[in-house]
Amino acid sequence: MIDLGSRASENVSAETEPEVARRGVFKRLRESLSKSRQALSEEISASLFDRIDEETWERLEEALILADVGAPTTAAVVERLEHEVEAGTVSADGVAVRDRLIEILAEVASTGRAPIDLSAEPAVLMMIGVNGTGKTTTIGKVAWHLSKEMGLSVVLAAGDTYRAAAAEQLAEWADRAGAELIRGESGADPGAVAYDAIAAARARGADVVIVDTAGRLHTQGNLMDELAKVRQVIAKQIPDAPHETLISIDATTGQNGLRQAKVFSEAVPVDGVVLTKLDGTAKGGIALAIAGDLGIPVKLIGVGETLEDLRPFDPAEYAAALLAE
Ligand SMILES: Nc1nc2c(ncn2[C@@H]2O[C@H](COP(=O)(O)OP(=O)(O)OP(=O)(O)O)[C@@H](O)[C@H]2O)c(=O)[nH]1
Ligand SMILES: [Mg+2]
Repeated sequence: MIDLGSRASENVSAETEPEVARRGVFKRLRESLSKSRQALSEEISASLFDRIDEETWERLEEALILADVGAPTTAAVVERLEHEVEAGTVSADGVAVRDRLIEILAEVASTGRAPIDLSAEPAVLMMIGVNGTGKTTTIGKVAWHLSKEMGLSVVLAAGDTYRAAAAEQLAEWADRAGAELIRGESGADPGAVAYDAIAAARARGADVVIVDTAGRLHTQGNLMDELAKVRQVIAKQIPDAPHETLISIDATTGQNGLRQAKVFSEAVPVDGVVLTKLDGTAKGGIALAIAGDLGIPVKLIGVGETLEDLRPFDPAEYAAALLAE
């Protein structure tokens, strides 16, 4: 179950879920992160901390960097742990040090407001990001969850008017989710499509509008400017919309993904990251770099290609799954 936002809180919260279900979710998260975990656990086993010296901290640093945690965040984490062990606030025992490491990583990964804000009526979500990072797939998964599991009515806006097959791809997801699709002519202005979709949603009293956009490289200045224009057109319908702008980052791209998040968030306000393809990468540490270096909350993670392969990002669970033995 995905705790997507304020309306989602009416559902059973993670705390009240039966223990068995929670363990099941954790197991699946562990499996999704298995490549990252393998890469890390070879280096960071509890035995790494059996004898603590200069080399211990160097090896920990190397392991985190290799998992794409990023240099600044790695340095901060290792420094903090080393300091605590030296000061004696954490006992110099392998398991205790490892547990404390998991806690510190979880803390680094928790930044900002994690649930997606669905309080506006309609709530407008906009998905942006580089080509092929998983925007349309994520929209399909989110729409399905909102519609089939939360009972909300959803309108999808086919704002990718560049790629010929883009609207058809979104139409298939709309079908599965039971969402309505608003599309324009090929080559139409993406802002106009978003505008029409919000108008349709308002006319029908729909709960959520999700706007797809064409993939673009963060280095293409004119296309980055276009995103700001689409937002301006959306705001003509609802002044404080879009309420959530989410960027999809492909976890397999590692540090380049970090760069993408940075440049996109300089072009338009970004409320959160959807980290996709975590199932196929050893670079799962990138979630920590995004949260730690950029301060942008990771809100959702993609762990596969099907409807159900979307999870809320839970920092504590994530850190534990990353280092679980
Ligand atoms: N393994 C895995 N594959 C994913 C995930 N999310 C998306 N994909 C795959 O990544 C590919 C690209 O996904 P799209 O959703 O089309 O990406 P996009 O960002 O909309 O692409 P453009 O519209 O071309 O910019 C597809 O083959 C998806 O099935 C994920 O979490 N895990
Ligand atoms: Mg797409």
